[in-house]
Amino acid sequence: MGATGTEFDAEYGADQIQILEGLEAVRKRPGMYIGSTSARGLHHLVYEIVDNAVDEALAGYCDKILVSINKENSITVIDNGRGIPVGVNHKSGLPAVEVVFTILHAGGKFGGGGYKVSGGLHGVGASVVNALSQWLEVEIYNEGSIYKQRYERGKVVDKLRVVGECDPEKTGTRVTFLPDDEIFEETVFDFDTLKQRFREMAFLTKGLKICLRDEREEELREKTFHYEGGIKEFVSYLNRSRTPLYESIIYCEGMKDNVAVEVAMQHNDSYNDNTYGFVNNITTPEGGTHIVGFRNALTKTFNDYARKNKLLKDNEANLSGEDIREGLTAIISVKLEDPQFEGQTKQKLGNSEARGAVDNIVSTQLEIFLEQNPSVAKMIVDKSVMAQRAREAARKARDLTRRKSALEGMSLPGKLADCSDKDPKNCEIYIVEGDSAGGSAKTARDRSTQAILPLRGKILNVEKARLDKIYANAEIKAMITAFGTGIHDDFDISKLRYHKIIIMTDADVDGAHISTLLLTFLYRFMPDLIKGGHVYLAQPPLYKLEKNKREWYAYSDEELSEILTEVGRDGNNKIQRYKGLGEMDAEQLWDTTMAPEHRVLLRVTMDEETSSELDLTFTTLMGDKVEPRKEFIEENAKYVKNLDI
Ligand code: TSJ
Repeated sequence: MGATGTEFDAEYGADQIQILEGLEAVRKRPGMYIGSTSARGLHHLVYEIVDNAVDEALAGYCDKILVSINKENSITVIDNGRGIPVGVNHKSGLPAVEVVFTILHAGGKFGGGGYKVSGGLHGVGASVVNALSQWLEVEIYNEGSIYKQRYERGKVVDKLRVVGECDPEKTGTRVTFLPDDEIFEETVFDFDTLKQRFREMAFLTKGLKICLRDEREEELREKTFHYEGGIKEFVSYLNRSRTPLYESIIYCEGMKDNVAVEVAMQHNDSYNDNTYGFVNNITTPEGGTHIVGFRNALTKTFNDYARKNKLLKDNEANLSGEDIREGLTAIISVKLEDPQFEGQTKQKLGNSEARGAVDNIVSTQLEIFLEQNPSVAKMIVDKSVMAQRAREAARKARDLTRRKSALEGMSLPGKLADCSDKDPKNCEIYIVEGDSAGGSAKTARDRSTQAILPLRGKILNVEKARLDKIYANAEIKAMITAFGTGIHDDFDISKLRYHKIIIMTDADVDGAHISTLLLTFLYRFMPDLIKGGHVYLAQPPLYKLEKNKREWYAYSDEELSEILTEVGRDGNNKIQRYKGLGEMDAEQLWDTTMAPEHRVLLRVTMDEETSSELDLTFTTLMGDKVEPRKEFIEENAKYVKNLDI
């Protein structure tokens, strides 16, 4: 081991060497503890510290957390809790706070019966943050004294000592750390990423006020989240750009088998299920027992209610879970002491007691709600019955096409100009808006590897259509057959015929709208294509500048002014603004947008950790209300990341 005991006071014995080895292990393999050393891992450091303060809030001792991004890109987190205990811990002979920051997995469990619910992906402990920081300072306000300790790369610099006095009424913890640039590839914090996560945390911990401050720029940026209604307000927030089916937010809460359960839900007039699960405030994109318990309860309770109240006749089939969840926005939040995560990415809750607890609490309380709110109950059952009919029609249509394709063999759409290379790894498909641009693209392309699928007219908004209509849509059928993967239960990514799916639309508002409609379809029906990084947006240029028989292309206003500065602003400049792909001839389209050597492609990504927000990136754009759409475009351009060039 690189670290030896000799750098330390003689009183540091064998235990301390173990401590150092522990934190050295974190520095050697940071990915094992925080997932990655990219921007994502960097932001995890902040969540880890804030989680500890949230635990104090959950224990009932703290109602305010302040997070600052400081000028040099360090982070300060302050809470008004009891303060990390400063007393000496018997086992180690060290102050408890030192144990928290220097012993791996010490968590919050040191003697005092501290109950720690943070867990899952984070919950690795403050010592991991300490090990991965150039320096970290902790201050504790307790009984009129300010205690302080400093660490560098996980190592204690000084003993914990009193450095000043404070108001005896004031208690709390303040931690400041600077992520180590020897460890992280990216050390710049993103305000919006942190903002998104803290908004979610505030929704999940009702009453807690979280304030995020950015001190890096001249102008202070600040955002405070505080929701007395907790997850009820979360559901209203998620439905803010949709039209709710009824006013009330259905809410269930309780504790069973040591599992704290909170559920809030409301239907809207769309056709999608937007159910989000959280375990100890962490999203579970892959679901798990808490979600299974919720679905069981929902299906059973609604069918019982519908039968009992003759909304479903004896000869009619039961409503399926999917039918009842059509247009549902729901938050299922459970808190338990020892969450077990399963599945490939360890994001699926495995504890069986969570299934029973959620099922039991939701069944009991939902039944009472339905009895007391018959008009709401009827609206939901009516919507479910319509969903059931549409689903049945869609199934018949699908069976028919399946049978047809089995008989006739899969025939590719007539409009598709396929490429000759048959190895999907080498192949790309351009989805092009309009026949004229499609024509230019067909002429321009590299026939061996680039296929072109022109789409005509308006693309169906799958947020606003039921399954039967979606499967009947010609453009959607063309995409499904061209991709080769099938959809829903039949989806098989190994059958994907092109490893790059490139959406190419005009660089204007209509083009952006069409891109979003296409992305919405892919996100809802083939999310694995996006997760697998197969979906891209082409970037046609906005301007062409001609001067003295030379040409430049600019992809943004800034780029145009840069070029103008370079070549000189005078009367010889001829600037053309491209309004659409159709204004370029095939050669120009190739040079600017399709040639792999110079084109700009944006890869579409989704962030699983804020999946409730990601969903918004697509649905908000699709909504009827114009304002949130505009706000969305401004806020979420970052979901799309620069790739080639
Ligand atoms: F992560 C951390 F350790 F760095 C950290 C912890 C950072 C911040 C900003 C706050 C905290 C924190 C810890 N706030 N509040 C607490 N509370 C305790 O550690 C605590 C206090 C008293 C008792 C007790 O049983 O008396 C138990 C605990 C866990």
